[in-house]
Amino acid sequence: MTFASRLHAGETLLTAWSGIPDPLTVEIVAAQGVDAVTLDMQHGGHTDDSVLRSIVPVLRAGRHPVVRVPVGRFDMASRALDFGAEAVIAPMVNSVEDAQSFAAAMKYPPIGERSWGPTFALPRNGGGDSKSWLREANANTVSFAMIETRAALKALDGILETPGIDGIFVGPADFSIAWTEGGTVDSTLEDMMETVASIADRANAAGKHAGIFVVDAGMCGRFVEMGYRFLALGTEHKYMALGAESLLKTARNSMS
Ligand code: 3PY
Ligand code: MG
Repeated sequence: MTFASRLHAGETLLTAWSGIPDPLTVEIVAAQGVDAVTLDMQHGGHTDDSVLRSIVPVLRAGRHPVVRVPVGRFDMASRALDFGAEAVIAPMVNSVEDAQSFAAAMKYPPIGERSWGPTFALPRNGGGDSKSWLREANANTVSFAMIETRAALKALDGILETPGIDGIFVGPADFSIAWTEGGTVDSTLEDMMETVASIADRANAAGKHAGIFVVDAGMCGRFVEMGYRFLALGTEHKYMALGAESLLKTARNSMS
């Protein structure tokens, strides 16, 4: 099943979040029990080249490859799809115009203006015929517009109505900064949770997917209740720290 079809079926999908631009690290991350791996080019270290190479271990592990592009890099959204990403997350989509530019890069005509050339995506998905790829690509690729500012919240209805935008993805760190006018950064800020819930409501009412970056894994259930179905957990720093902590604790306990 594709990432898109699983989301459409109402599944809740967990993605790992990778910032280390190395296919060997991505191979290890993808081997864990996640549904997808997101390669982060915005704040993570991933580059064109590491995305091109890291999608291979993600596919080999049977996970869905997702890429977050840097701010405004809609050209990279098309490239990520050409490399084999099934979904792209675009940060700081703050207006309908941003959403339209993102959608244009993500979708082939008649919805958008994506240029033809799935040079890696097609062979990585078993080759096959270009005509059916073209026919199915718009439905099989998922575009997430990040909602993480007050401007984005204001433009939310227009963003959700933009053809070619399949969902929204909340960035709670940036959203908390906006919410408190620069006063703090706190992805779990209780004060904004009602609004965070209303964003998922509005997305779902518009027939669009809702995703969110989760800093406190214990809050996943709460976000699912709000209507979020794509939850991101990361990054490698956290995976390594938690793993090392648990390993050392076990070792020390065995000696005491
Ligand atoms: C945010 O929380 O602002 C994000 O962009 C998550 O990576
Ligand atoms: Mg952000």
